[in-house]
Amino acid sequence: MGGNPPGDVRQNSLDRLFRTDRRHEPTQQTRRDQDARCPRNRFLAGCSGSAPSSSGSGDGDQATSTPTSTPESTASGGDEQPASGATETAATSSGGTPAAVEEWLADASNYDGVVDETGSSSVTVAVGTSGNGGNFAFDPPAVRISTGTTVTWEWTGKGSMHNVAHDGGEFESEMVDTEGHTFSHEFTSAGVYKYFCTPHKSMGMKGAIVVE
Ligand SMILES: [Cu+2]
Repeated sequence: MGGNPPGDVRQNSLDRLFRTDRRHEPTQQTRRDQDARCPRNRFLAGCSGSAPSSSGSGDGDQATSTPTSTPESTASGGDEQPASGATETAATSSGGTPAAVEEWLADASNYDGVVDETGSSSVTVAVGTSGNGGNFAFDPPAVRISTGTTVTWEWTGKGSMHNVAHDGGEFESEMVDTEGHTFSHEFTSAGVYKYFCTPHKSMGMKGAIVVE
């Protein structure tokens, strides 16, 4: 360090050259210029609120921004597995217990078969009941319902923080320890939906909804 300042200076200017060469992005100045002509470039970030409504139609702008959010949800991964696999399992075993449920709940200490609630308009599952070495269980852990039924999970307030997270990411509740807190999800298509409590999954705090 400090040996040859001239070399450092030359290096710096080289870096600057490379930097401007590499990215052909607009500098802050040009970006500000684009802001000034917002009406033409309203889809650019920073051009949102104050755009005059003189020339373009607002609907067109919205349409261009909406598709960008779609790839994010697809990228979460794991969505494909449960969707296809789940539907198959439910179909093969009409009436019986799907093998996927038995497997999923093998380490849930309070699992004792699937509770049949088909035909019920509303179904409630308790979150944080006795099981799995504490208050780390869903009750009942496995329920069979009809398509279109809304399941409501209700927290007991015991066993610290819990949540309800679908194994494929289709639904996920908040993480709370509040007694009486509820989370609901409507099941609109048949299949086996495996879910768990994120902090206590490894202890066996898991559940399944079989939708017919
Ligand atoms: Cu939990």
